[in-house]
Amino acid sequence: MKSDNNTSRRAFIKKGAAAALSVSVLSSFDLKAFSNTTPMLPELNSIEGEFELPPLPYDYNALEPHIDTMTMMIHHDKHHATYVQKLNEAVAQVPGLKGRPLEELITNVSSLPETVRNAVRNHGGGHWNHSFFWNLMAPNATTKNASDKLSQAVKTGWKDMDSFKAEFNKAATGVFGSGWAWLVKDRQSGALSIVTTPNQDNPLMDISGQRGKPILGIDVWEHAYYLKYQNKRADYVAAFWNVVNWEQVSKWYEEA
Ligand code: MN3
Repeated sequence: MKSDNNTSRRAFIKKGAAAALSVSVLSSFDLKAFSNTTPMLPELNSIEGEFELPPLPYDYNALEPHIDTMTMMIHHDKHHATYVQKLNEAVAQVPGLKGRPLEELITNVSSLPETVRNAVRNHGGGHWNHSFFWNLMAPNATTKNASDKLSQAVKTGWKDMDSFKAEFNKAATGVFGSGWAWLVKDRQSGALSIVTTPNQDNPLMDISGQRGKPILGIDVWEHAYYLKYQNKRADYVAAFWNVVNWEQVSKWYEEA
């Protein structure tokens, strides 16, 4: 009799604790910061709760000779795939996270439960950043000029396109260790700025020192260039301009 009571009391406490945990997770996970903006990469949303590795929008050899085939294969099929897999492992650990759109998760990093915060920051950031990166590049022949609106914004910030590129190159080569350099749009004013982030952070994240909408970015982790350029990051950054998809970058600039 006594033992039955204890068992049911324990079961009740356990159930109550689980319910309290799930309520506190949900109520602390406030997504309002992102709710009024259009997702930049809506195709990344999970399918039945699982994020999937998107295919490259072109062949592995499409960016030759500027970015080599082997680098593209390893970068997409291994590095990017691993970010997706580890992101799925992280969101599966917390009730209420699974099925959330990727941009909601990374925009609200600081509200995420502590147990998965760093994993979502690193691997969710990695998934978003690489998907963005593949889409902002295109083979030589299809690369267009920046739109009039974007060109005007660049001129307002840096006098001309060459001055902007020089400053972006300086920022990208100056990132210490692994990280990214970005061209970021202020969503209110439309003004542009160059931002760098460590690791897989990006300017969408609420933990980022300088926030805004990234419209261009370059991965300066060694895995992005070492096979072809070895220690010569500046050569890789210079070659990157040959494969920038200005049509897509301009579209991101002009959208809200
Ligand atoms: Mn990378």
